[in-house]
Amino acid sequence: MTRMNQAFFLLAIAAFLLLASCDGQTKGKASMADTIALTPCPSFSADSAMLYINEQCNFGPRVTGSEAAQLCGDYIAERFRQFGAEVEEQTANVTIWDGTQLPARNIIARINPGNPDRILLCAHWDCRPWADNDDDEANWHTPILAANDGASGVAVMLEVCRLLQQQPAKVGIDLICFDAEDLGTPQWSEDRLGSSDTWCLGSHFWAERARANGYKARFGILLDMVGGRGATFSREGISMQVAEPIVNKVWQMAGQLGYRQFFPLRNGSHITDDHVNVNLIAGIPCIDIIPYYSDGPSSFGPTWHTIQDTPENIDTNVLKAVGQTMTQIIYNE
Ligand code: AHN
Ligand code: ZN
Repeated sequence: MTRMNQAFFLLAIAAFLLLASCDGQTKGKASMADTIALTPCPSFSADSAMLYINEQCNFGPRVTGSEAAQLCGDYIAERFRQFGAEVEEQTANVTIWDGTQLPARNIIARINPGNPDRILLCAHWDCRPWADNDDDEANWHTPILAANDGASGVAVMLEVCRLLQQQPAKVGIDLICFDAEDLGTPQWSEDRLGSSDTWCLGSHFWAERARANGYKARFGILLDMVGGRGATFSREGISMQVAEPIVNKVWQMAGQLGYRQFFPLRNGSHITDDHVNVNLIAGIPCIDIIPYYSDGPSSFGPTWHTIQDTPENIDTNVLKAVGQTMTQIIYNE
């Protein structure tokens, strides 16, 4: 190509791109390319969220039914009340893979409870009793501190609650802390493949009561392990099947807020998690924000179900990306 032809060629491409983008705007079709108008909203403090992670972890591992769980559950409920929410607790005995029965406790915080137009945020607050994915076999029966796999989601919800007290949103919000999520059959158990699935027991009894009571919310968002260093969040498979418009809205919002690096436009695998019960039993379309690590020993990250799941391995930048995205989603409703 001559210099002249080259210049003309580049000009033609530029003109085409310009026309293509104008076309998208003038038609105003709802597509991923459109920008969402942002309602002014408060700044999510990742430092407060980090404080709430530390406060939970200071109780030690909050294994379902333990004394640490009793104390930490009281702490979580008290913080929600302090931030102006109405708190309800639900208890049930759950049976785990080896037949052990444990008393489980879901903690539900309602903001603007009189508003019939509601959205739901949820996370589990219990800690896995066994670090069964640890490199060192000596730790396989040690409970984890669960800074990420437990405390992080609750911390984001607490900070969102604090912000909503300072500056009310239009929509009503339910913040649900599920107990007994992380009691699935340990990897070291011999009946690992034979026994039934005992993950997500707290969300199971919450969802059955929600269905029985006719509980309604427009949609739900599950926050699972939302603070790990190096985390990126792929579009989880079940979320895509049952609530794709919500996935698109959240990923679009994250991109607009400058957090695309944490929320890449990439599909992840299908994960058994609390959102399945919210979807299939309570009938509320619910997505799961859960990390996907493409390299390393676990797709959930290097600290997953290890004794390394501690506050030192939390990255406040990840908390900020998730928390600010959630905040903007809420104020935009
Ligand atoms: C499974 O490993 C099948 N699901 C992950 C659910 C989970 C455990 N989330 C946190 N801990
Ligand atoms: Zn876990």
